[in-house]
Amino acid sequence: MLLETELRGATAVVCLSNPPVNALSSAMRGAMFDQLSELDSRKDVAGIVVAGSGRCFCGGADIREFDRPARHDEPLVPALINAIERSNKPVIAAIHGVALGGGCELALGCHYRIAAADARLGLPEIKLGLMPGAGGTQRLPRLVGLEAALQMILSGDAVSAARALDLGLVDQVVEADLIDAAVAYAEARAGGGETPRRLSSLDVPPLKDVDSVIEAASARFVARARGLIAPGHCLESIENSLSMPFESALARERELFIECRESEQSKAQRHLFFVEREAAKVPGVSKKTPVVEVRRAAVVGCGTMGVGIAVCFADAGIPVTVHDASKAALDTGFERMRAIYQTAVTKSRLSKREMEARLSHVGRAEDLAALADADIVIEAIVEEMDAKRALFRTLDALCKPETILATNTSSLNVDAIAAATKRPDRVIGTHFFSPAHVMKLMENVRADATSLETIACVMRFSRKLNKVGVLVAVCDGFVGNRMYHNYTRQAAFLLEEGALPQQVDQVIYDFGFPMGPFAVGDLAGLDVSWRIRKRRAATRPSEERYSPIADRLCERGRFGQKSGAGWYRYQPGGRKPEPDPAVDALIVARSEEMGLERRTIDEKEIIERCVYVLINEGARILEEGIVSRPGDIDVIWRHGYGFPVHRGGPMFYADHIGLKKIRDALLCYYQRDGDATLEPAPMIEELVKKNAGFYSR
Ligand code: 3H9
Repeated sequence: MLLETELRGATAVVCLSNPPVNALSSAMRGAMFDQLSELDSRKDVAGIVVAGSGRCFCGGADIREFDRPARHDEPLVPALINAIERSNKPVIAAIHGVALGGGCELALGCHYRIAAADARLGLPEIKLGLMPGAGGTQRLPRLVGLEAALQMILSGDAVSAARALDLGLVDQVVEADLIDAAVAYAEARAGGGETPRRLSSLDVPPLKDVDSVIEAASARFVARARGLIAPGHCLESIENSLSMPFESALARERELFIECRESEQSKAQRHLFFVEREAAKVPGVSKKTPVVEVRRAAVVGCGTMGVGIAVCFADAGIPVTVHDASKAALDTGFERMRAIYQTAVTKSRLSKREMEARLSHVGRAEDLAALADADIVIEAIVEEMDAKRALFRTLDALCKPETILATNTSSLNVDAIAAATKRPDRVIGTHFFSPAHVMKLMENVRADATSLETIACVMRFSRKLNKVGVLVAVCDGFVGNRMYHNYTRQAAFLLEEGALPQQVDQVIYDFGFPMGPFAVGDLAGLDVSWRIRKRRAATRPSEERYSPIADRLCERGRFGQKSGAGWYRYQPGGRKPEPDPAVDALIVARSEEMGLERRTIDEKEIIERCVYVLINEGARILEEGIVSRPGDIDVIWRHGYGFPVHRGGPMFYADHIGLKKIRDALLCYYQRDGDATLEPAPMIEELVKKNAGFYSR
């Protein structure tokens, strides 16, 4: 049953019951339309309360239906909401949990809104490459004013009940029983005999500086959107609320919404929404799997990563103790932590009080014994196997038997680290990405002996840390860095053959990445990967193509931004990369040394060599079972490496391009260059034969 309706005196309470989030599926819309029409015509009903059962009021339109052929579409969400607004009886939305997207628009179609103190309201459609398509761009500005509406719709961020009250988005926030309060509100409105407040009949509140407000929003959200269509469509539709009659603006909103919904961009963004949720589901792990609750955490190592990880715990309100052997390192780490929070305070993202509260969650310890009671210890020390094994041996002897021992290694074998302990079932990799307190990805690495309980615990607390956890198996570089390695290798080869760093970076930026590989290298520090390359030099097959240009930069002390020069040069204290003739000369000299005649390399080849090689390695990772789903790779690349959101991740992008086209291009480069990473993976060959894709295997 999609609706549960009860009569409380003369007020009908209609409760949406469509788990998990009461989405407005076509069946739900039909049921609501019929039920509300019936209640509207009943003499014994004076007012109506619309509420949600379960965890929230309503999560919006049913996103899954957007990808299905429209068969039972009527009534559309806007028609349903218009019908509710037309009711002559006061209709009150009683909001708990979230009212998002179409859910928020449903609330805006009601005449009044009452929220529980923990409620959140928002129009997040833009995050799915969509725009509010059921009156949100018209009713919200009429209710909260242009400026607040622009902010909410273009950022897609939800607001708290308290903020919603300030904005006038809700009429009341209640701590006590929500339904009781909403029924009382309905009775008072019905008793007063007043005309229900229909937002469609109001004007947008007048504002002095309309043009500059619109310009500012456009500069902030549309100009920076780099080719995404939804922000511009949202803005156009919100502007219409100022100049067009409600009905015409609503019709235009619908047209713009459909353009967004049908776009490849939104399909890619919706795909990411679902695979992100899928990634949290681990075969074999269920709600019944016993999980250790992480109440106290510890981090070993107070360097950049250790500090970032500690901040994640503090942000989540989990007490964390940070250990480092030297007091000086702890002091420096704590200064860095304070600086991170101070920046958030300066940018008004955090209050000073909140900053102190978060810092109070962090303890420091020079003695490892202080970590014995932690539920999880995350190691973030130097990337050296012997050091890590020695530490794990000590922690194993020291910590309580249930403690999970996790390593933040980005490349070392977690099986070997686990083997240093007597609790390999409680050892796992938790690979955070730098800066750890910002990047959303956690690659959780299961070793051979890692138990399902340990996996379940770490996947669950990834979410508590507000991260997207993806489970991967052990292999060199795990998923992300293994693929990234091939991507940067191809980028370096392109330099040897005729390109320059600024050219490759520009093409990759235009493709949609936040930065190209060389700018990223300079930001991360070229010495980090140099150290890894030196360690691997002894085992690198002699016949494998290897570009030494990055090593040569490091030999000259060019470590990237931190040393004022890397692939680019930087003004003192500056972060803006400037092409450097000295680097160009180094690259040209390398081409000469190889006897290569430099050639013009076009955009197509740069994309194909860099991005198709990612896809190829992704296919090998799937073949080897390092992850079980292509979506896991897409999530890793979206949240760990900034793969353009509107392309949906490398594997989704591959299906969009067509695997045959990708296979043919790879084969062509492989036959020309002979580099093994360009040889089409057997899985790609097989899928091409079947005329299938990664998502239609
Ligand atoms: C829209 O409304 C357009 C309108 O303007 C115009 C229409 C004409 N549909 O995130 P969770 C599923 S566009 C279908 O893990 P949480 C989700 O896939 C929509 N399914 O839980 C998952 O399924 P499963 C605008 C949905 O408690 C399960 O619910 N709305 C939808 O952490 C639990 O999800 C949005 O953009 C949906 N709308 O967070 C809101 N929403 O269990 C998108 C969720 O099978 N949703 N599911 O994996 C969210 O932000 C979060 O899911 C929410 C709950 C905050 C609601």
